[in-house]
Amino acid sequence: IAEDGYRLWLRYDKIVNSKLLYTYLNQVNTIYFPAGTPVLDAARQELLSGLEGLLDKKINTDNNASASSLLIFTKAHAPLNLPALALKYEDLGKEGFYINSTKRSIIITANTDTGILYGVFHFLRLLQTGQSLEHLDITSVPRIQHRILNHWDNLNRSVERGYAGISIWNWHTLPEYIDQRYIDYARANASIGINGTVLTNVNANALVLTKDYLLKVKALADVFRPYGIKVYLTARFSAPIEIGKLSTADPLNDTVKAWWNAKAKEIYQLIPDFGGFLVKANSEGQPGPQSYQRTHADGANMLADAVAPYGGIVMWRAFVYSNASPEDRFKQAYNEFKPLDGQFRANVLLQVKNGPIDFQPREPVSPLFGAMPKTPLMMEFQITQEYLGQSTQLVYEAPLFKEVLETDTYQGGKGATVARVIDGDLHHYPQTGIAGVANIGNDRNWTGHPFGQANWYAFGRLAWNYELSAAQIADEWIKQTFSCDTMLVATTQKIMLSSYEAMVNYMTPLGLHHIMGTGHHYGPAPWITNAGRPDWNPVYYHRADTVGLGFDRTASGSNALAQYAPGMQQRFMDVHTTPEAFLLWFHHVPWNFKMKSGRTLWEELCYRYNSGVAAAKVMQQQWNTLERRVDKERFKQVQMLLAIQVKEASWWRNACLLYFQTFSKMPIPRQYEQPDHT
Ligand code: GCW
Repeated sequence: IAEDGYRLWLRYDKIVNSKLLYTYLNQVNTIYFPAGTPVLDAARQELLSGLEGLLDKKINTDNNASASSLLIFTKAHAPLNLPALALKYEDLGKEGFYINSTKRSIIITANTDTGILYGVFHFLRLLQTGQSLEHLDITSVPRIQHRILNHWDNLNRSVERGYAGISIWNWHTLPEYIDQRYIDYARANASIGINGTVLTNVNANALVLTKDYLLKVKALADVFRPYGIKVYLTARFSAPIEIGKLSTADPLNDTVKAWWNAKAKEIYQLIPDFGGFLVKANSEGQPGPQSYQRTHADGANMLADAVAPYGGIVMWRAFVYSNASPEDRFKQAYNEFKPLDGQFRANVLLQVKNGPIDFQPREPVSPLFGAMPKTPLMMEFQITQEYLGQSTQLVYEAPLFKEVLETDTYQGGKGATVARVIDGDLHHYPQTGIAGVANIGNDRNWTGHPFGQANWYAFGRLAWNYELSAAQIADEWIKQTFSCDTMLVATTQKIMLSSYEAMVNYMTPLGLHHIMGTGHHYGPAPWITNAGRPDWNPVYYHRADTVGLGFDRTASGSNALAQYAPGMQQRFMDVHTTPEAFLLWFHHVPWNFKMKSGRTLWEELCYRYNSGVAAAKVMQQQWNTLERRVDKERFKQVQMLLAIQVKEASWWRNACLLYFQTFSKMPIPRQYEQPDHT
């Protein structure tokens, strides 16, 4: 059978290591797992089918706990005569779980059915990754409450910035036809702790809020519920006009408020656990409260009031900028939202992209993080690789996510990492969240590039526990997705861990940003000057001239730096001490500026572009050594894609260096064309 990648990381093939298999068979010979609720039934079914695959044997279940070696139960249904457990159920919260093994038995327990579901997936992961089941003592609790995928899927099934086919939501055949893919989607998400999904594009279509579509949404919500996943929708701000026949969408107008209240009521009647709304307002042409001289807070609060009686939330996006404003685009979101701190309802979260511009290969963190103590800020990462080579390039994003989460904002002093902002630790937010713009489509392997799956996986794992390392997540993912073969794991992990920096080097080294082809954002186009709006032009961002390169955002320039806390300003203020990875984000640097390496800026740029290309070639060579260790189909797919990647890395280097050379007027040093890259 062809391995088409459909099964993602939930492959459950028979364990090859026979010694390990034998040990597991002894440890898991009889299971006590009373179920009977939809979530527990889903968990039980997953466990049994997973074990049957991995162990190549149907495992018995028994209603007698003392006759079983694997015991799974919620707090309320703990079997009698159990030896005392070394856990405090209070510590597990609503979603956490506890796994413990003694000589006699293994237990998985939690307060809730959902906790059990997560515990079961974790247990299966232990077997899939070949870990010992002895002396287990695992307490696992998510750090962030709302862990959500954002689909930018349109109702006609096109996907904005989607590179893996069309939308997986088949609105035409819903609600009657339930594609197996919906169930497998839910399983995959539950296995990594994702507990919410926004089905529709933030560039929203109000039609999804009409009765016919809501029935389809309900059908999906019913499929996802047993997997602990809530459904959310994007709310088009002008919906009261478009589908409600009102003449205004003014958030302070009583008829408008009543319309949204009634709409919320209608939705909750169909979907009692509906999550709430995600809104892009007054951004890139989307309607919003400012069209009525109201603020973002007015708009968000109106929707928040509509869903509050049912426990719903509103995720209001902070991605706003306008070319009508003379301000550096970097500064605009902060300028608009910072003054509104404290004005939002308790069930509003402000969803902030990781960086101030737009999902660039490497961005400094948004200055909003840490700057709004009275407003829950949630993270928006982009899993789909809009500016990162889309679905032809292997770019493992966990290092990017980690870099952002670990960045110190210095708000209120040292140690105020972005992670501590969004998990609520720093400002005691009442609700916390993290969103990832999905890279999922209806391709056989879901994500187009087989390694796109790793980014979906990494997002979920980090949303649950951002302390996991990128290496650890890669290790797990490879073992579950390919195999536990030592060489394969080691080599693939090397490829993944080098891919992020390689891509940054051959696309936008040293803090260059937004120099991709305008519109599609694929491939280099630093020369473009007529993108339709000045703030979409690459030349706006790189500012190359005969003097040098980069965007001065210090006090002598746009002074965006002033939006950060003093500690952060310190980091980027001085051209001599700014980390070189961010140099051109904050400084216009002379071509012959001396870099840490001793090279000039121009030479360093040449060196970086070339080492990016060299690193892509190394990735390709490393993959080629795995031919006999990977199934034919996926080996070949990745091989073909890496050939594209190497070609495109050179394209990026050649295009950018030749273009920037027209300003630097300096030769490209021969020795950097083949840098030693081991
Ligand atoms: O990254 C840009 C994209 C748009 C997107 C927008 C946003 C959904 O180019 O396609 O629109 O950001 O995040 O709202």
